[in-house]
Amino acid sequence: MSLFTPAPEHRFTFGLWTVGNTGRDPFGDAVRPAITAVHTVRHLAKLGAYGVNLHDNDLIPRDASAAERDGIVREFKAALDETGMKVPMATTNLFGDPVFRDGAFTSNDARVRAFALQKTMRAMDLGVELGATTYVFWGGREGVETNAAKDPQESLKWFRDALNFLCEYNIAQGYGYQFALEPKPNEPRGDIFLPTIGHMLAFVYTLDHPDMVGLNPEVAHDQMAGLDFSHGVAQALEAGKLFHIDLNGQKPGRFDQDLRFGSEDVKGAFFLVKLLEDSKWDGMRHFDSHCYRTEDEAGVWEFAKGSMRTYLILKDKVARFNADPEIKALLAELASRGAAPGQRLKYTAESAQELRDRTFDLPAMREKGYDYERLDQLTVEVLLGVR
Ligand code: GLT
Ligand code: MN
Ligand code: MN
Repeated sequence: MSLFTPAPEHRFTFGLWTVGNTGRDPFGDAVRPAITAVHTVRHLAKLGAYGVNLHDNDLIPRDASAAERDGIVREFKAALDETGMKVPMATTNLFGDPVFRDGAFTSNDARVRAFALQKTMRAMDLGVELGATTYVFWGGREGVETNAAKDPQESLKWFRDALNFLCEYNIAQGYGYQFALEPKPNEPRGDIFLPTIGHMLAFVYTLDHPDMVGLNPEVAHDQMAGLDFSHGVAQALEAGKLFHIDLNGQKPGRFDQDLRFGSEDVKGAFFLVKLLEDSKWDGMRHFDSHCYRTEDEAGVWEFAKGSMRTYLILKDKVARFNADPEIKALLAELASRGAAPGQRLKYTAESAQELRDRTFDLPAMREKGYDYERLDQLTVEVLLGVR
């Protein structure tokens, strides 16, 4: 088996809504028939995925009766059992129904806010039935087009109330979910509340149960905001708050393209994989993306295969980067400048006194460059396959 053949141990997951994307966009109709959940599970299993994730309405139509719901769940679970596929993450569609046109947890209509809680509790019940342990909150419609509409402070309080309520529900039901909040700067709303990883992270610590809540950052969402995604992910990781991740591709300054992982900004994708692999992060490598609208179903499976394959190729590049003697020597030299590797400055009365008295060789410190041109060229050469 090739180094780049996906297998369940790689923990690749896809949303039902990703491979199920029919190509509908604001300017055109669907171009592909919807792929059923059962067919998705079977086909992704063949391709080596670990599991699928879903919104309540990816599986259960909005107006299904209780009996229809149970039938659909039974059939879906049978496909999971037959293939060994898992459902590690579940979420709620709080954006498709016109009732959510002004948001869900932050709608100006208190009835909508209450309905959003009801819908989420029911979707949490469904997720648990399918074995999900992570619950994602993407507040796609939690925002405004005009600031005349909402008091942003009040909106944050509504958002917080909703999450506090649902954390209590999680505890009361003994569900054991970890909640993962997904920031996005805009689209479908003109501006969405809690637009970046940093905003979201700060918000988490204002909740009643901050330990239960972390993040689900998405490549495209940070790139839309012009940010370096791996820096945001590193901050979440370092805080112990990377609960889930949405991998995809995006050109900066565009609408939310949700392109195949690694199809744009290969270097950014490389440093993201490096971060996840070097830190031995054991979460799901989830793809929140879809294939080009030009494609038919064959293209959908090419897209799915390509997403996993690119991740594994980049993982191999990370190993090459880490083992490259020239790169290692450059990094070792940087790490040894003026301190033992990993040594940190920590305040004590003695260390402060020593620092006050220390003489620095400033001319030498000013003179020496950092060799980043060479380091980056070597990185590019690793990526281009000549090292
Ligand atoms: C939607 C959105 C994504 C979110 C999904 C979870 S749904 O496709 O574009 O970024 O992660 O609600
Ligand atoms: Mn996403
Ligand atoms: Mn997206």
